[in-house]
Amino acid sequence: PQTIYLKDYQVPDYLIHTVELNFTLDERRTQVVSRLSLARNPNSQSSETALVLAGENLKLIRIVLNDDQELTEADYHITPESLIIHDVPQQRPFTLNIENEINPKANTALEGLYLSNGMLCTQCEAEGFRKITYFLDRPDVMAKFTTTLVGDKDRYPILLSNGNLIAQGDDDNNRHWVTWEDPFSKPCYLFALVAGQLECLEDSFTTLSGRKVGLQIFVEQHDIDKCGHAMQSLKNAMAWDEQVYGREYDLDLYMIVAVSHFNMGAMENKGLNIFNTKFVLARPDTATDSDYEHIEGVIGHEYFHNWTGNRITCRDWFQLSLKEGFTVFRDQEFSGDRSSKAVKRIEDVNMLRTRQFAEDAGPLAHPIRPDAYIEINNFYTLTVYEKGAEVVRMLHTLLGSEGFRKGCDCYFQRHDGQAVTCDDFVSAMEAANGRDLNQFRRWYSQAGTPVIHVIENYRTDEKTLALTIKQHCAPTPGQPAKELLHIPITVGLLDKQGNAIPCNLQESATGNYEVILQLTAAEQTFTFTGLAEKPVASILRNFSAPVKLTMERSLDELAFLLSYDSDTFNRWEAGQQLVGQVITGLIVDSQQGRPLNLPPIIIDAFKRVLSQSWEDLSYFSLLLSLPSEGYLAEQMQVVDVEAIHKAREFVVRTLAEQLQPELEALYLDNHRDESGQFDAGAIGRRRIKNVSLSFLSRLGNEKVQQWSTQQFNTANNMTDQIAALANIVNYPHPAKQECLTLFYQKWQQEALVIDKWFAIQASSPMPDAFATVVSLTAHPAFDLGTPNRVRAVIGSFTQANSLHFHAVNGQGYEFLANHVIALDILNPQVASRMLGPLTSWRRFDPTRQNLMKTQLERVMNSPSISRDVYEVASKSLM
Ligand code: BAL
Ligand code: ZN
Repeated sequence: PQTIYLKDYQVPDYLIHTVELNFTLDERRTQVVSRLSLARNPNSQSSETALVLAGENLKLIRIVLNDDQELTEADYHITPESLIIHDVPQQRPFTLNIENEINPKANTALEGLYLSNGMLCTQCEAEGFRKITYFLDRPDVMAKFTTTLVGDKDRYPILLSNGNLIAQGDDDNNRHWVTWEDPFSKPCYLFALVAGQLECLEDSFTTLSGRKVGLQIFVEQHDIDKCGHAMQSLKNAMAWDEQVYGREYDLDLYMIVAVSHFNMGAMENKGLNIFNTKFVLARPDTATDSDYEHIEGVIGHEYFHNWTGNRITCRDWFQLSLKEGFTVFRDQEFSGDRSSKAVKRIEDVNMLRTRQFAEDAGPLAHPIRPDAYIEINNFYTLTVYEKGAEVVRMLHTLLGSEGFRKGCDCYFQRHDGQAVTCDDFVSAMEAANGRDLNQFRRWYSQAGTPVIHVIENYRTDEKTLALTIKQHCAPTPGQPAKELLHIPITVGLLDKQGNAIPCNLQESATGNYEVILQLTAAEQTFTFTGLAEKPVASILRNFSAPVKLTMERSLDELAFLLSYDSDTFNRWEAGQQLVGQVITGLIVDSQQGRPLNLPPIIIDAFKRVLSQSWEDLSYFSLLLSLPSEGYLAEQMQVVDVEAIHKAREFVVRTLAEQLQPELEALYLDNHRDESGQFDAGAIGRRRIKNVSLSFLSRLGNEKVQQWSTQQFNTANNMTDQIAALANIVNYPHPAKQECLTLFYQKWQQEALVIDKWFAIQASSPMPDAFATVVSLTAHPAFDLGTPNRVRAVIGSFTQANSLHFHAVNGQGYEFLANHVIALDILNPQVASRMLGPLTSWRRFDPTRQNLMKTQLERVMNSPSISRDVYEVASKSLM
């Protein structure tokens, strides 16, 4: 397979101004007629005159040039990936009418036009449009689309595409047709069509300037009672973008369609978002509080793309983070404003540090703007999205809210209607703020997680605290030497009583209680003055940069910050480090066969947290949560999944034993059923209740087992029911099989709930987990063709069950390779994602390394390997 390089970017040789599409819809034989108006691009840098259109899996019927010249086989050449027309007009615009056929039913890759539960739908980002018709399938070719859909009235009563409905009518043979016109130029990756038997929830939103926008959410009939939250989320997102960014919606209609078979979370097609059902459907008894939050976040994310992605799009796919990093930052801030900023920030950082940091330290590490790819679908990564969002957040931190908003306004004003680069975004920030961000730009081109080391030096005689900060970034594939980055480090100081004290830097005494240090050199010293006693420094507040911070900290100092830091992120972080340090020690004890002991400072710290009264109960529940096994693995040179699990479980169980009365009281205090209540208070009470139940479940006593059973049987909301079931499945419980059977029988018609049923069993730490997961893949409801189900079973086992996936007999690795090989034939994009856990083989002991490599090699040698899987497997073996 061929590698594509950013350095080879050239403007398109031809431009497409308008596209008229006509689809005659059929499950097996959809006819596509495309009329393109084209012209040679005056800026083309090439002397090549042939027109090369992308196209895959298409049956070409006819091509007509300028309405009168039907091309013969001598005029063009077809390859598996393109249509090359040798001779087209160079000096004047011309038209091409292309007719082709496609088979949506055979499309198991779910890119282009495909079938989901009888409904026809599309996914075109990144390069799916070429599976619909021949086209210049690249984001810098922007055209105006008019789309006519013709279909059977009974099978396809609803016919949707981008923009506004401009005409409709009846045809012969019980068929009808509609024509949609999108007034905005767009790249073809934003094209969408949907046809099927769908129900619609309707509402409206009046924009700041008084325009009424129709809002429609389309779902399969049995799901119409699960759309209310998505609709409310959409209205909240529309209002938020007006308030925070001054951006209004631009069409008269905004449509969302939920489909059961979807490779991604959702897709921001202009005016017609297509969503994975997982991020639309919610009813209190079917969806958890986290599901509700994710739905709000993803609905917001796709809506925000209308400006950051659609109105201004990417010049090429290397610039993906231009729209994704920025839009993730926007959805994070939206969600934080809607619920708890503290909790949202911690959740986001937790994910970044466990999963993106691992990616950035592994064989597939790449900058947020990659410079080469084989298959672009492999670059919809945590790095491009989440680290990309952190980079935008650093700009926000460096420029302040107002400066950042000025930069955004400049970006929107300069580039509306264009396909641009990450560099254009930074340039707008510079221009609006009169700042030089040249060094900062390196964040876009450099992979790897920088390590920041801080050394403190307090001088009693001078009453100063000097922080000497060093930055270092280890080599990553293709980048042996790293450049110095511009890193904002937010710092606060606390006195011995835990009060905030002014942070007066030697060179600028502002009297502020927080300061942003600008680290630009390999080593810099920042000196704070006027400090009569040694303060406790709170460093990297709100996680002001995506870095690893190392610093000598005593357990006492961490416990102090856990009690007093006014920065909600660093307060939580102190607790994580405190427990993390102790677990790290216990891991070594466990490896060396020493008895495990929990230092009293941990129990005291938890006691103190438990004895305080907390307004934000979700935050309180995070303070009680231990670092995950994944995060702990990230801290180790050689990952030892068994020792991690043993040490962490020892700490949880000991805390449960030592704090049993407090945890029981907490459970009982928050035990009320508040089904259907989604205010922060009710959500927080459910979180606290379920965190306590999870601690107590480790005790294995009958009382707690009964609490779980009772909660499982009586809960009217999915949050409580699934939390109870998780405890029943994760720890010995006499009613386990009975509860699993009951749950399945009750929810078998609700695919998203059954995904939870699969996921819980696949991620269980119980000894029979592997046998269970094997039997789950033989369950009648398991289906390799449904990405959500694959993620629920294979994804949960391999990503959320390290203990059993990494079993030293290698059966977990073989299981994954078998499924990747089978899945790759159907859906390369999802297969390549699933392969991820094997790529980190270098992090394990030699035995596991060999076992993992053997399976990767097996995958590499499979005869039908896709470009997607080849890229991931080959790069991870390099
Ligand atoms: N653009 C692909 C899906 C998303 O990030 O919104
Ligand atoms: Zn996105």
